[in-house]
Amino acid sequence: KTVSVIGVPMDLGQGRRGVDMGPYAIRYASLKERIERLGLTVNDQGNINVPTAETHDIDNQKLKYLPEVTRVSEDLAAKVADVMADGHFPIILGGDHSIAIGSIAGVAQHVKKLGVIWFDAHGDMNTEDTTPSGNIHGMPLACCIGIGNETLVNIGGYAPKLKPENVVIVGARSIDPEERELIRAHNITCFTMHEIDKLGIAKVMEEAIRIASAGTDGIHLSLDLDSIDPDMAPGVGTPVLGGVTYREGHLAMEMLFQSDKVVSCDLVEVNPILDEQNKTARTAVDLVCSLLGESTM
Ligand code: DIR
Ligand code: MN
Ligand code: MN
Ligand code: MN
Repeated sequence: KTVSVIGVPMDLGQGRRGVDMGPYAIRYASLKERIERLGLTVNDQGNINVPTAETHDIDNQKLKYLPEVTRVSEDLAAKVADVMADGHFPIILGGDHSIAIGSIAGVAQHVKKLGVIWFDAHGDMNTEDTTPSGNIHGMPLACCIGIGNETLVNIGGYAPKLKPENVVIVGARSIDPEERELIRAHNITCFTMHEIDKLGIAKVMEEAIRIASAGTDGIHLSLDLDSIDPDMAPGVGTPVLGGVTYREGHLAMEMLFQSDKVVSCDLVEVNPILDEQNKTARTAVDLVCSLLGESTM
């Protein structure tokens, strides 16, 4: 199997500087070497070009940097579709979570019936009508199921990318009130920290994999590092206490590997400026290695 790494130094989807350095931080944490040790081939495709925030104005306070995010999303979708056509497993390095609009647009071009596991402290189900911040990184899951801004919904030239019945959010603990209504209205399964505490991560992942697999041909994992507790992932723009532990994260990734359903993944929101000695990037690399089959014995 060949893994294609695609960096997206995107910081326009949220308000804190530094997350554009995420791809470099994750590479610096020995991503390539660690994956090669699993016997896989790693093809680093470099980075998608992202405009610098300081050289662009915000025209729409409800959809900040919409034209720039749109352009990057289209480029990323095309690149992801390319590597999928070559039969590679894409790992997309963020950058903020707005990049999932483009990555999923690329993946779903090849895997038409796609399930998604959205590992996140947040729901990312806002639209321009519900957003409290105007930050597009709070909207990518909504875009993928076909709600919200027309341009973002139609990245890659088609919509929707996902059916809500094949979408599962895991690790949520910070959902905006109107976002909650959208998650409910679209019947998206959401395993919050409450369910993880009550049922255990094994049961939650068993259900998540079942739901994301039902009638689909593959699963995309969108891994927001803020899903993980800030003790092992402090370098994120919006840390929330009470997250998924390092060990729960590993078991979740190992179960995803064992399911043999995962076709692609995003690693997003790593911000080395806010980090402690690149801890969050190292956690991201550890987790993605488990996702790709690393195990003790
Ligand atoms: C908040 C924060 N729900 C928003 N979102 C995210 O701005 O829409 N933080 N995704 O990481
Ligand atoms: Mn920048
Ligand atoms: Mn997110
Ligand atoms: Mn998040």
